[in-house]
Amino acid sequence: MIGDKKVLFSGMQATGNLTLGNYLGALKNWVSLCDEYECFYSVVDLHSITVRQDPSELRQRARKLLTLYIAAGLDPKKNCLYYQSHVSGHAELAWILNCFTYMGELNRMTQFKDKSAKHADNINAGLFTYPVLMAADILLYQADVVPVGKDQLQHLEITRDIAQRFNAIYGDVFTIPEPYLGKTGAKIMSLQDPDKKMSKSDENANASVYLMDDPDTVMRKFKRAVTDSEGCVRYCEEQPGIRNLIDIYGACTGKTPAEIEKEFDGKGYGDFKMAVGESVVAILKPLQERFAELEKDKGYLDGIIKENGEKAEYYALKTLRKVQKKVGFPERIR
Ligand code: ATP
Ligand code: LTN
Repeated sequence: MIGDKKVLFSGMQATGNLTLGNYLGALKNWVSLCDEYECFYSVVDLHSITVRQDPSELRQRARKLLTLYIAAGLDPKKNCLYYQSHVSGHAELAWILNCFTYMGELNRMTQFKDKSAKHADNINAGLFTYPVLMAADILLYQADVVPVGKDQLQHLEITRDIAQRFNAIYGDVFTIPEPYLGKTGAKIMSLQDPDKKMSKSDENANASVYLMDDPDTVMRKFKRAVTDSEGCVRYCEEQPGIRNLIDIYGACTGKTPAEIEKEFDGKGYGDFKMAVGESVVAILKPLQERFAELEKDKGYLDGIIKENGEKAEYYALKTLRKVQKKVGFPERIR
């Protein structure tokens, strides 16, 4: 708890450009959570180097992601938005937790298996212990809740196991976090293969709408979106492409699937795709404008990075010092 609020922690990697899926499925829903929770949202750049990165590109992407957090509506006065690499406690706690994590547990992680297959030439120890760093992120802030996608639930489970193991030895040190299952947005699917989720690492640029796509590009991608030969706008399992477009249109306009079916009753896919494209352009426009303004204001952003980094560090150190004492490190004189 911080004050009378429970703590929420989440993070995103600055790899690839954020998609409409990241926005509708995560970012957009994060905005209102600060009323109920004390929120920490990190740009997890330590995690990013588990795969090879170009240094200047990583730096630029990380800054862009932090700027996007704000452009998407996360108020930096109410949410702690910061770089993971600016708070050394993440790496320090990760080391300690490494000593409380078993190789066998890490061997079972499906993301490790997937990523090592994908990066067979660079299966480094960091990739293997990635979940321990993630556990450190969460436990460092004594987070009660963690909004994550389904693919990250296994990492949250190991975080809980590590925390419980540590607590069993040293007493009540860590809060045991729960996945945040509150109001989550729809899962947005690829525009080219509606059985696959829209993902920032998709190689086919037409499959994903990026938050920085200009209106023409957005419209073109929706025009080319894969549908079916049914010819009617209906929200059903048999029409995954149309179903996905209905989800997107609904998330952008607040309309329900039933209202959307009615609106496009008797109309063709062409009209429907245009409407979906326009609704996406309409939500991306203010976001992009705000992003452009923020990017110009270097001083403002730097101020936020400094202030929020210090705030994160304050809470991180509270936990870290407690943990260091528990495991038996000598007391600090200074
Ligand atoms: P990558 O392709 O690099 O794995 P990603 O686009 O799948 O990335 P993540 O970085 O794994 O995204 O996830 C960031 C957040 O965005 C998570 O909370 C995740 O649940 C959410 N998210 C990602 N893709 C979608 C999607 N298609 N629909 C809804 N939410 C999504
Ligand atoms: N592994 C996550 C990003 C991430 C995270 C976290 C999410 C790193 N640390 C702590 C929640 C809490 C991902 O790839 N989506």
